Amino acid sequence: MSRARSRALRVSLRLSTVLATAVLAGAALAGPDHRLPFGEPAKAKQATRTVTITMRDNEFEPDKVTVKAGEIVRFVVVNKGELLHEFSIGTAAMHAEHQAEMAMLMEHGVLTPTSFISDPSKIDHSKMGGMSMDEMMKHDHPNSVLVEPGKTAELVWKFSKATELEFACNVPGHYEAGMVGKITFAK
Ligand SMILES: [Cu+2]
Repeated sequence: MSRARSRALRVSLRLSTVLATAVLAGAALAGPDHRLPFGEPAKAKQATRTVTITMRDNEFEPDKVTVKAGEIVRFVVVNKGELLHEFSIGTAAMHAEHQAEMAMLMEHGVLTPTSFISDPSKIDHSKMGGMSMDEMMKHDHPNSVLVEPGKTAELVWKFSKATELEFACNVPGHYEAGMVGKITFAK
């Protein structure tokens, strides 16, 4: 392999690492700039309550959660299914937008039905045609966490104001199949 060729390969691998890191660390990287109109990520030690949510193929149990405006809740999300699932807090419109992104990530090999690719060298670059790095990098959502089968993840969220919210899985096909729950604000 020529030196120029090997340098090109290295650069491309480095880009994949950045890309995979952005996808995997979406929740972890959440900072002050990740504030959303209805809330923001918080630290586990700030939480006043823990809610455990079980994921199956394809449903949430429970599928209703009641919170208070200002409350910080630590969600422990357990995937007991055989498929990759997501726990995302947002409005119905946000979920619809996120579903389109997830479909694109799956189409491009960044997500598979059972996992997110943690080994960047396994991303199929031949399928990335037409998708810019910027588009890929947008998959950085502080309000979402992806959970592989058999794994448990956490999302700590501060609900700053009462809004019509849902928690949902935006892996292609799952929302339609019933992976959506209601978040109600107590008066
Ligand atoms: Cu799902």
